[in-house]
Amino acid sequence: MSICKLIDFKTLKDERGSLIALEQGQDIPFEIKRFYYIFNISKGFERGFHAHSNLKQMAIAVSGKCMFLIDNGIKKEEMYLDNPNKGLFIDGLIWREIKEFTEDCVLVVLANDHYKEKDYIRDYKEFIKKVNLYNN
Ligand code: T46
Repeated sequence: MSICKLIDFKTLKDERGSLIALEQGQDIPFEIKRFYYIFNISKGFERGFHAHSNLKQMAIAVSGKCMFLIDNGIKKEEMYLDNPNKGLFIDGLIWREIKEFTEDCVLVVLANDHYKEKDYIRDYKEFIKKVNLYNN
């Protein structure tokens, strides 16, 4: 079983182009309190390198591509976001590193809570400690 679910969104296509509509409670399994986007990523830079104590997020590369290295403290997986119809649902104590951004990447993230720096675990050793506490 994967650490995080990769969700396929329905694309509504016609001769004018494509449209994807996401609805809370249907495509997004949480209440959306925040929406942010990451773009103009400088060449070769990586982001993330943290976990959250209590946050649900859905990440979508609406343009370009990037790779999420996700880690639950026991195993690691690489998940590629390379199509606007794919959403990576990150729930629970998951370390994430975001890499391999293409120049045109626009990463949209929906979250179930407001920004709270206190919720971030930015130290990997601290993350592992929390995972061990949680599993014992
Ligand atoms: C995540 C990945 C996918 C705010 O003020 N409000 C916000 O909502 C966010 C997300 C960030 N910030 C501030 C905090 C930092 O001073 O923006 C600055 C950059 O944030 P950070 O270094 O956390 O960015 P990333 O790209 O490493 O991580 C972000 C999210 O923070 C994180 O929750 O899962 O994107």
